[in-house]
Amino acid sequence: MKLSIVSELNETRNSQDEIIKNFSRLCEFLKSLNYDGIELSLLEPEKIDAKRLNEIRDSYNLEISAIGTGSTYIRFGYSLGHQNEQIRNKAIKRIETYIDFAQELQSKVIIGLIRGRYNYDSSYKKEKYNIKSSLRECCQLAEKNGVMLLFEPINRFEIDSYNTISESVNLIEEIDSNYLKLLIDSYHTYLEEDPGFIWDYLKEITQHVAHLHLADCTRRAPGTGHFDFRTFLNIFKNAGYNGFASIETIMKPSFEEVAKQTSEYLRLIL
Ligand code: LER
Ligand code: MN
Repeated sequence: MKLSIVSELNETRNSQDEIIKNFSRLCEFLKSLNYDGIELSLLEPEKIDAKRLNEIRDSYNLEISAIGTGSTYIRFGYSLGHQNEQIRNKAIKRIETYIDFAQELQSKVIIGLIRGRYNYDSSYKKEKYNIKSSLRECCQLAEKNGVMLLFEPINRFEIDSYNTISESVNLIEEIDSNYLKLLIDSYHTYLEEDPGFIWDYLKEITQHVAHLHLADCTRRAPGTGHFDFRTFLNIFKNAGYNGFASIETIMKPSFEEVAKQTSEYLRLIL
């Protein structure tokens, strides 16, 4: 299993030179801790010089494990489940931009918070229908470009549908695309799943999983709370999972501390 951590590049505010300088510094730091990759959470990937990023990434022998898209919903308000067709189309267009970027960087694109939330104009049923039809369009774009999409079940306090793993598995089985896989986040698993059944269920669905997010039950660094990472990660390890486990936590006391603590902790338990 490979290890990465989520970081932003602040591409909206920073100049190209600043983006590149920050990325180089990030690569150097993570390489010194034996990381295998970086997951980038981006708002405007088209503002980033992908060729220069590739050169730096290669010089450190790192991978871009995945690209996060949630800020498209948070900052622009575009979402795949939106009741307004024009706004849905804007979200799909943004996914196309992420796919282009991910193709250049040989990465994957996350479908998480970009699904959005419904308001008084919509309903749970309509939202699910819109997400499904938008996702079919995103899958066509993914297939055309050979880029994997990662569908992430997210807890009910952040999003209104596809909160559980089984609901999400049903969706990806229904859509049935070779370019649509599951992202399992330990934090959402902790909040949404029944601890009496989840470990057995995870063993049944490992073939659908292509990415993991790691955070403890308080969303702090793994090992600081009581989520059972040993059992969780061994399910994937025993199934021959060779993808990424990516740290996505509240970065406190600091990004550097979380990166250091977590790599030490995971080496102890894996
Ligand atoms: C949001 O809670 C989350 O886990 C992100 O990975 C979703 O884009
Ligand atoms: Mn996540």
